[in-house]
Amino acid sequence: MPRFLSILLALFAVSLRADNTYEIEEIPLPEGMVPEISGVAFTPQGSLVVVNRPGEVWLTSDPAKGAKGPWQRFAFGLHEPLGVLALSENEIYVTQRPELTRLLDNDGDGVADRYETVNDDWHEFTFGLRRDREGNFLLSTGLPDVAGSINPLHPRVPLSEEKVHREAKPSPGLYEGWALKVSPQGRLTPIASGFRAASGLGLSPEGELFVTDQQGDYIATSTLVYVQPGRFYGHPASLKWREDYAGPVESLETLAAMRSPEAVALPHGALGGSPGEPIWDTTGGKFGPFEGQVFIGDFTKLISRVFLEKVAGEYQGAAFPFLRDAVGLEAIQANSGANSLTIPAGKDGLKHFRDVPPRSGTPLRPGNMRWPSRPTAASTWGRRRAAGERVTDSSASCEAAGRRWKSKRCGSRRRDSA
Ligand SMILES: [Ca+2]
Repeated sequence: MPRFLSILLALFAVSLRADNTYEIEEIPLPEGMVPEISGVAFTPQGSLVVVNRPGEVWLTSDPAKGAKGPWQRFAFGLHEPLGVLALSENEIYVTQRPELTRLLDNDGDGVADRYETVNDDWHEFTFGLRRDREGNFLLSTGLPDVAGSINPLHPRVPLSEEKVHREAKPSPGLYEGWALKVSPQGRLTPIASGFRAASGLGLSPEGELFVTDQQGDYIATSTLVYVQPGRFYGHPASLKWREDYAGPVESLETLAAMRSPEAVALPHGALGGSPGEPIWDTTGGKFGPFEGQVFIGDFTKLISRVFLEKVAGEYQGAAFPFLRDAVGLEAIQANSGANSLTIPAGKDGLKHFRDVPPRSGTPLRPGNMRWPSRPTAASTWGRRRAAGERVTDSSASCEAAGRRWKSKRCGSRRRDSA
């Protein structure tokens, strides 16, 4: 279930008031862009790159000008691109549903004239996109939401019939529910399994891979996972693509023994219900006293903040709400119906989220996947930045926040008046 900080920011742009601590800037999107933003990135030169679910890539060299800026549609015709990595204004990589694609603008007119397949060994929602220090691409795949059946139209890779079990979210195609690595030459290497829908993927400043996974079957609450090669993180459907696979796991006790714990659990409702990519604060204090901490956008109009520490090679930590718009567990539970995952979206109601053909009369757009973005909420996207006033850190380690930001009373959030 893809949920993205970019979408979240789009929601924030119209749903939160600016205060004296953090300012909200609304950045109107250009006319002609379908505003279903599914990923954002910046080039090293500072251009903003936006991908949307209908399959377009847009670029502007001056995002502060909003819709009046020099937007250019860089590419189109992609299949639900969810991850984007921009190496320059001429070379952009996207994870779309069937493949990792390199988009090149060779003649410099601002429009990609070459689409290259880097790897297409899977076919499912694909999240990311990051590169490690060796230049490998890092991405993750979700499990299809097919309620126990297989849609033969979806898999591009051959189905292994003996590996398809009746599961709420199966892994019928190769490496669905995995974190993956693709070399610059296009060779796919599986990293770790057990993900339900690892729709957020990020790298720590030290280059360590983290993903967020989504609450649902086998994943009791959403998680932030420190991904280590060969490990298994909870959802059994993906196990069938391990080399040592010997059939379905016999018991929950066996499954629990196989499972590596997450770094941080994000309590369902209290801290969202569908996290996106983890982003480390490396601003050196420009965004407040949170240097080194992790920010995670959530589909329930929440940005949470995670304090991590590494002990004996493993990460642990604590999560705090950073910015929210009053959507909690009660709202999520009250609006979850049978056979559908229902997501609070907007102040005035709900939209159903189902991977089935649209019913007549539904306000959702046709297609095999729909997100509950409302046009009014998605016509802009926003960014938040620290304004002039200081913020004190109320996380577990007040000491770590540094002297300048140190609160007299750890455990409560307040603004210094200085
Ligand atoms: Ca061109």
